[in-house]
Amino acid sequence: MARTILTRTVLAAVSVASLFALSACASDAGGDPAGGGESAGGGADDGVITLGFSQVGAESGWRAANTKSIQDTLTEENGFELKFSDAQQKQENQIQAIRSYITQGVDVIAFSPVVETGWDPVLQEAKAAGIPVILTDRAVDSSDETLYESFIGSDFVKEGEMAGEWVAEQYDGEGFKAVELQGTTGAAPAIDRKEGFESAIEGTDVEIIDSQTGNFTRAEGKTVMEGFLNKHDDIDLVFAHNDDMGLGAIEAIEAAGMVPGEDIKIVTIDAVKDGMQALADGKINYIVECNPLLGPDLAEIAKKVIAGEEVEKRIVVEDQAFDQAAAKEALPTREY
Ligand code: GYE
Repeated sequence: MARTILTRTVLAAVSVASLFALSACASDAGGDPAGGGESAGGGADDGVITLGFSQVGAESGWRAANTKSIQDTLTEENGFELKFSDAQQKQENQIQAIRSYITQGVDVIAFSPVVETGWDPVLQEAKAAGIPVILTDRAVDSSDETLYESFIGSDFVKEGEMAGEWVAEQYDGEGFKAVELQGTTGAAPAIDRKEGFESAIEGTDVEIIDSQTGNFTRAEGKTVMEGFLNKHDDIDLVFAHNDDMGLGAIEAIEAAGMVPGEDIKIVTIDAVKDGMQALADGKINYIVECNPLLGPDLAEIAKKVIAGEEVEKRIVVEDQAFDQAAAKEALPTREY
């Protein structure tokens, strides 16, 4: 069952408070400077939850905020020993990290799968070792739902739809030619955002004339946009699957002597600070949010799983969207 962001925020606050309470006993009992405290897989006998987290990489502002949220929440004071690894956007690195967490006998494994497919064997190994797995941010494409306890993250199809609906509302009837900067090939947010956007513009005269991956990075977003600009002289709009690629596109558009946000409209997803600033400055026209602050929910779910409590299989993080006025209003208090 899906919860809204409001419920989520309240729960997150409660959860952090109770974690602090827990930490009062846990840190005394732990006192384990060698960073050992590793019980048999799936245990946490010593009151400290050892959690192995395999992060996708450091490809974007969103990812940096997500990593910070996880590292700031899964702390010793909150009753966790966090083992963190960065897979540099490579599935084989993530599989290796997960295998290493299994060998170390961590209590819980959490990860954000870089691509959707190919996880069953390593997840089966975790299951056989009795170590529960929690997915954050991105989903896996597996027919066996028993391979993970819970998936915490946004609805990426809906994000794509929200972006497409705004484009349809603003520009239908003007024969707009759009180009698309896709996220990492095979990644859930790239597949789903594309699908959502396409379905929302269906039946309008907005046409996607080119589409390529920019791997969710600013540098590749810029290079791919340069290629689009060389190839087409009639681009009206860029739909970028994240802010960073949109920011790269801005650089390419400016270098080509055009005005981003005016000559070529830009719609992105994430709503991280740099993106929101560009929106406030009129260089981006619309941003759909993707909330990266998943640490509190992950901590709460991990604690419940270790306590043997039932957890929701899917926790949907609700996202909003911003136009220029909304971005100006939100920026001063924006957390990420
Ligand atoms: O939108 C992008 C990041 O998986 C939702 O990954 C995440 C995406 C996010 O690189 O900026």
